[in-house]
Amino acid sequence: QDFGIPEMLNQLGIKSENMGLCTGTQWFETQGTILTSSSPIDGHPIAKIHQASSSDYIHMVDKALQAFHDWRRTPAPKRGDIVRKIGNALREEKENLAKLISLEMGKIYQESLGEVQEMIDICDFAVGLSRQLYGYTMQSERPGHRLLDQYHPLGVVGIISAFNFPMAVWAWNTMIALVCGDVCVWKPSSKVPLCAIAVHHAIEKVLKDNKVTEGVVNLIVAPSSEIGDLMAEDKRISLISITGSTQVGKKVSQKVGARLGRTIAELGGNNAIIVTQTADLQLAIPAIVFGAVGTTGQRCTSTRRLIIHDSIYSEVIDMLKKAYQQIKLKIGHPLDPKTIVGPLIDDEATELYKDTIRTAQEQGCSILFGNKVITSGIPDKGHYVLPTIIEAQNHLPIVQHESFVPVLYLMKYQQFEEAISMHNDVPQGLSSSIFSRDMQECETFISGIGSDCGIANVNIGTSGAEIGGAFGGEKETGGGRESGSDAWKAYMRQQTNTINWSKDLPLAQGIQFEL
Ligand code: UN1
Repeated sequence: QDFGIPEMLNQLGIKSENMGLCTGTQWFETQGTILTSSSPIDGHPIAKIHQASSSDYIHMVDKALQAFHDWRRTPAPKRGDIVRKIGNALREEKENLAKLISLEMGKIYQESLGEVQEMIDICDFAVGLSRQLYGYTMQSERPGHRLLDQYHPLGVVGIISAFNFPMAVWAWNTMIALVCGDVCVWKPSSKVPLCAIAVHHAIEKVLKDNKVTEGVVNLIVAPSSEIGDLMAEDKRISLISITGSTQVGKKVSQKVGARLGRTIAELGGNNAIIVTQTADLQLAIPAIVFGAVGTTGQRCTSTRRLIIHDSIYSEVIDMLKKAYQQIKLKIGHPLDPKTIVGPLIDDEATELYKDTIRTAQEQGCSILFGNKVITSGIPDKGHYVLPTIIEAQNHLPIVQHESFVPVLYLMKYQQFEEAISMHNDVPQGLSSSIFSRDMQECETFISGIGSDCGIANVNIGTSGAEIGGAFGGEKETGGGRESGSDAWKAYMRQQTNTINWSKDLPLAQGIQFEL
């Protein structure tokens, strides 16, 4: 069964060889090496991409800077209108784009549809935002004076994204940046370049038909080691938004920081759910399972730790084991509607899965379920593993570290305070949840003395955030925010204005300065 893959590739304009440099309205022959994108489903090559070189990069950022001069002059609601049309173009290609995500990244079709929906949603959000982008008006201490702040376009926004959300992360950054008057340069993960190429094909007509200047929306497919560093060090890029591991994010943030550039870093998570004695387990179990095994444990919001009240610990284990038994039968091709867990991204990820479990065992943990690389009943050369449950302790080095594989650590607590401190006692701070029907516990969890994460949920899981909220975390997660709420402010420069409409020149703080 080919699941309509050849037609999908054709409709999305993916050829056997593709150009890896696009300025929104133009594609370029490049001077870099050839990259082959293979499917994690069966290891088969999908297509080749001509990567960009560093001189291609320099040329592209020049174009982006020129385009910024036009784009920032376009009124924000007009920019929003382009984003609305981009959203409509993505709507039209929703199924094809989702199929490509499943093919190139390996997540199941339902989750891929969800990812495309996130792109559409952020377009809608950005359209509304384009008539807002509010500043405040403050009261001046001086008579006949007006004090206000406003937000102006920032410049070139560089987006460096990871393999696990090969389209949506681009959209969260780009659509907000576009209505803010910025231009974008996107370097996608080299594991999923075709997803990036396909969205550019999908929006090309909108940009051309609406005469959007070349260079407003740019794509560069190139090796991370070369172009990632160039982007980080490039003074022409005002903001770098990076999604990836804490290790890579630290390196990039240091380079951007050294030139006092701005960064939004959305790095590792080590997300926990506290399951209290009053938790409704009918809600908690599916939320835990989706959080831990969804996207084969490769979301930055994936549930990695469960902190369970002693009194329900064995009941939760039994329920989880039952659920994981069901999953065992539903691991396979991500485009098969029966599948709920697809492959890991590559061989390296399978090695990481094995290493993680081995290390956990060495550190004294016991395996409650899983620990198996699947080789039969799945497509040849795919990277399929059995989601794994491990009984662990929070302080162990393996638990303190984010492993991007479907391994869930279980631990128990007696006192609620102990649960909160275990919860916070990791270097990362992205997402978190509590399952409880005790209002005091729930409110404590989301209060200033509760979860220290950027996302703290009550009676829903750690993953699957809506685009309307700001998305990001604290501590080693990096500290930036993308997507909804007021995350747009990071994509603009704030300017404070004092306007004197009186006939005097009073100084602030009552200073007398007589000539
Ligand atoms: C990511 O894994 O990098 O909240 C992003 C979620 C998704 C986004 C995940 N909306 O799980």
